[in-house]
Amino acid sequence: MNRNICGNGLKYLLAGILVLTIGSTMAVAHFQVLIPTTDIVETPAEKNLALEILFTHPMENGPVMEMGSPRQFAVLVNGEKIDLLKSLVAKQVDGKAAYSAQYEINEPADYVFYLEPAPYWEPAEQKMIIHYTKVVVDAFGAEEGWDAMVGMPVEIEPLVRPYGLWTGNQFRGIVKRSGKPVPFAEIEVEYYNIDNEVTPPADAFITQVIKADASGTFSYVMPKSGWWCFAALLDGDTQMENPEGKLVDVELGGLLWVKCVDME
Ligand SMILES: [Cu+2]
Repeated sequence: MNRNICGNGLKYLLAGILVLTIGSTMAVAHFQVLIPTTDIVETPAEKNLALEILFTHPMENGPVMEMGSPRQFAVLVNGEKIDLLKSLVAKQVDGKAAYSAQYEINEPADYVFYLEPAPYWEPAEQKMIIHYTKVVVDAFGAEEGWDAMVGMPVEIEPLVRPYGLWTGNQFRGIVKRSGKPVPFAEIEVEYYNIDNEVTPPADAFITQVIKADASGTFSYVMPKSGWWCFAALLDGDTQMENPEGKLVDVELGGLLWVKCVDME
């Protein structure tokens, strides 16, 4: 049900009221998507990456939410940040603004792609949402640089190399805010159910919710092949103006996408 309160349409108002009336307090699990065609480039045939960028509810495979113009889109490679904002191509997904980008990889290295989307106003939560999102692509066997930190306000530091993962591997990371670990941070985890293969038996299965330990470290075992997202969600320190000019709270997310492959 919670997906119905996103999307701002009046037609969702009734569903929204129903959800509130029955006392549902589930997190509204929006996730910024940043997914490349592959997370491992081994051959020249794979070197032209396409990245898909949209704002959605991955496990429910929608509805898609409108994106404003991203504030940052770049790649961190060998310690250097390369601005890729100009490579963004606007497109529509289910009638909502989304983006794609192409990037040609020529050097062996690990490429940390990252995105700062425009703040998103979520009336259902009375919050502005900013999901700082990253994904790592390994090229030509470099396998170095995957733990390089971009320096986003909220960011997951991977303790497990975030590519070449088998289904059933355990992922571990540290939630960091301004570079410092966040004890007991909350992390939402979702599977990108892109082919609608998975039917959650109850709403509680849609978003997995875990907490970091006292050192800000979390772990999660991924039970299925495909893309998974870890979203560390923190309250912003300062308020921000919503589209009506009212000061409201801000949710800051540090997201990381990883892909699992079945062992066969
Ligand atoms: Cu939503």
